[in-house]
Amino acid sequence: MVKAAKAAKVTTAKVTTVKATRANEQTHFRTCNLCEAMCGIEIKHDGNKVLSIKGDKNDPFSQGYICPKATALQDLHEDPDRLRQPVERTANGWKEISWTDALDKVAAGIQSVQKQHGQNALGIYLGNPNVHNLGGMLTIRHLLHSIKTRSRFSATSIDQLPHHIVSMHLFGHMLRIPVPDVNRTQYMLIIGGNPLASNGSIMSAPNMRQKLKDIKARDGKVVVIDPRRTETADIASEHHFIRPATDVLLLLAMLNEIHLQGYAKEHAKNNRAAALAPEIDRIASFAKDYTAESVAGITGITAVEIKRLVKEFCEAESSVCYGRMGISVQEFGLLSQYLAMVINIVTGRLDEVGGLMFPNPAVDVVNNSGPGYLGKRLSRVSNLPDFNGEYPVVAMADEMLVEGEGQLKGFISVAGNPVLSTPNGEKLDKALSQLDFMVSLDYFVTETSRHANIILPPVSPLERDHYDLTFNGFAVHNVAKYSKALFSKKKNERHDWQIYLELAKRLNKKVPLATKAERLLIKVLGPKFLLDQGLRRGPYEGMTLKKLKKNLHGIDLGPLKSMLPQALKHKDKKIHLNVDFYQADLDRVKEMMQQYDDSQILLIGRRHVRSNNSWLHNSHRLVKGKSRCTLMLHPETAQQHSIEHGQDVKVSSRVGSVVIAAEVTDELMPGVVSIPHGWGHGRKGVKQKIAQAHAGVSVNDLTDDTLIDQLSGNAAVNGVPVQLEAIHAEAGELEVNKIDKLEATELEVSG
Ligand SMILES: Nc1nc2c(c(=O)[nH]1)N[C@H]1C(S)=C(S)[C@@H](COP(=O)(O)OP(=O)(O)OC[C@H]3O[C@@H](n4cnc5c(=O)[nH]c(N)nc54)[C@H](O)[C@@H]3O)O[C@H]1N2
Ligand SMILES: Nc1nc2c(c(=O)[nH]1)N[C@H]1C(S)=C(S)[C@@H](COP(=O)(O)OP(=O)(O)OC[C@H]3O[C@@H](n4cnc5c(=O)[nH]c(N)nc54)[C@H](O)[C@@H]3O)O[C@H]1N2
Ligand code: SF4
Ligand SMILES: [Mo]
Repeated sequence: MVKAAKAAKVTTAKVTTVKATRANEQTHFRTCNLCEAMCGIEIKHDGNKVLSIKGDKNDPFSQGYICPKATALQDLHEDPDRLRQPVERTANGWKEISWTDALDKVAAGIQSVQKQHGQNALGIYLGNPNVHNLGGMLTIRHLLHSIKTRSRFSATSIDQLPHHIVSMHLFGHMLRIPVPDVNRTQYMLIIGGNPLASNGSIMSAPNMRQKLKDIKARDGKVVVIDPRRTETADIASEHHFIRPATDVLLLLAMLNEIHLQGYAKEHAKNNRAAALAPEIDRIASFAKDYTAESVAGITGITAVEIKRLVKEFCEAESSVCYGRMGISVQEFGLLSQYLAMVINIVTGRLDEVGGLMFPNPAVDVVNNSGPGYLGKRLSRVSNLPDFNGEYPVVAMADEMLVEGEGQLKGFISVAGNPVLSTPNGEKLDKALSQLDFMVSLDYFVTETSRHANIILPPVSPLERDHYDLTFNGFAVHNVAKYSKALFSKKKNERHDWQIYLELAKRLNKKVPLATKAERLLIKVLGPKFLLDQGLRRGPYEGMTLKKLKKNLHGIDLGPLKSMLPQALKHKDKKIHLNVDFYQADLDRVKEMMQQYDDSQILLIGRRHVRSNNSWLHNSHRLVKGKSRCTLMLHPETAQQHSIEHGQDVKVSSRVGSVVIAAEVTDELMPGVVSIPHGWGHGRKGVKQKIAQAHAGVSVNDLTDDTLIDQLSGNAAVNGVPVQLEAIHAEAGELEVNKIDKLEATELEVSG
């Protein structure tokens, strides 16, 4: 009760400040950079104080929509736990040190590791917020070039890696990724995506609730395939439960049915995409062994339903098959994404209005980067293929723990929290604690950065300018918007890009003249001059940074347009279906079918609209209320394991166990349980008070670093076999989670 009263006081205090200072109110427009949706926001402020954050009604892309997370930009900016100065870990705890000292020490630490153990003994992990950071995106190569290590990892391999590989193979570039034309489609099939919670992914589309409602309002249909009846499923026309990680079977059966029912032929008549794919005829037999009847038992979707889905998909005036995390981050991630793409192609939905279309962003990232490659090298310990110079993240802990030449002894984490975000986090946690030297670029002392010798904190998002280099490339409507920094950074603060350049300068003194010149320009002008160059070289005539600066709400560049064949990056301007590569993976599918054990309890993840991976849990506004880190399970599954609603359950997998409160709900398919990721802030040494008070447990202490998609090396965090055991009160195993539950109840009482 005491805690609840305190929380209420803080809120009142804030309101008072706001009222007292309204007189000098100013308005700032920008794009929220927290997720992929790129919502325009309007920030009222008085000098250095944020007064309010609202949706910008004049933003042509988001038209006033925002989600509850936008306000976290203020919370993050003001967070007393956010580091403003580098800190060094000492025997007596963290000590603030000067930037010069910190950068010198970091450079020395890196050099010492590389000198003693070789260039590749230094690992680097780039977390998700890197792609939401303009300066970082434009300059990270300077840091990468200066450390010259092959031991690179990123969040890609626990996320969208399959999308990149499919696009690289088919269209000739890993970033040439088509997105659902959700504004115009008449039929949207969503497999393993929950845009109502996530606000869309590889589909930048603010206000998906409205967009999906609009599809239904124009007599279209939204169909969701998901082991959980999600927020998205709730507003869809139709939802089907599917056993986790069996989507590959559903997609194979659908592809087969498309051919059996004659739709492929029918669509072939004026199928521009298929006409560009020399191997298209081989697709007819690709899935011939997979009938709707043969997959119904395992997937949990009846043959009749599968056939109807196919018929409706093919007969709709326009349609699109969209698969996201649920089918990417599981054992058949790459083959599933391939099949989703192939289905769009054979049904004539690629590059067509209302289908899957290629965005045309103002900065053409595709033409400014390499196409990507798979498997040039294999990871030292687990023999997993690299993609575009990055090894799968599941290989990271072993590279630190297993001795031998090339063992990682030093590590840089940049805007990432892999202890909470990657499989078998507990193992990585141990591995990080054994390193000779580690540095983190992060706002906080997190579950990961607490292992660093030095933490280098960048400026807050409100202190930097912004343009979405990545997400404009996934936008469902072409737009461009530049946001200036709202607040100027303090003298004693550094941008991520400044940290990269400072380290690069210290690490390799001998650089080509052109690089030196570029670094000097960046230093003087800021990385935005590179953005200006990109805009000028881009596809829209007269597009410059100056022009964007004049259009505070952004520029509408129109709906998605047909981009084939010019979007293709293969020299022959064809779509390369790469059938042999994908067909080979069918052996694994056959094996899975033969050995399928439908009695296993399978774990999946989930997202919540008030959370963002591991790092917005220190915002009181976002975590207040009932605990969200719960084990969801169906009443039948609960009954089978004698679990009652609210009771603590020990969940165990091959790699570990957690104790977590049960949330019994028929939202989940029987035999499936769900735990959200990004929690588990109870680890010793974390310094985020609010997050610690709402600690929860980390689902990635259950997910398994050996459970992967063999074809891509992508992690498989969905469909993890687990065991359940009801815990009776006296056992009292995991105090942290208990405290979390208690706190949640208290806050609820306070309203
Ligand atoms: N089980 C399970 N695991 C998952 C997922 C899942 O669905 N289930 N999802 C996966 C996915 S899709 C992703 S993308 C990953 C995310 O995994 P990560 O990228 O490893 O983790 P984040 O939680 O995004 O942590 C980002 C960190 O960067 C810091 N930060 C934020 N902005 C900046 C910045 O501008 N600069 C710097 N230097 N630091 C910053 C934050 O304080 C935070 O500590 O998690 C993955 N893990
Ligand atoms: N609020 C919020 N928004 C976010 C994030 C966040 O953490 N919170 N993270 C951001 C990031 S980094 C990303 S990558 C995106 C992700 O965006 P989405 O992919 O839309 O996110 P999820 O909510 O993880 O949706 C995955 C869905 O797949 C389902 N699923 C799980 N296993 C399976 C399966 O085997 N088959 C099928 N068919 N479905 C399955 C889950 O139940 C879930 O509904 O969200 C982004 N936006
Ligand atoms: S959906 Fe929310 S977090 Fe994502 S960009 Fe919009 S306001 Fe920001
Ligand atoms: Mo992600």
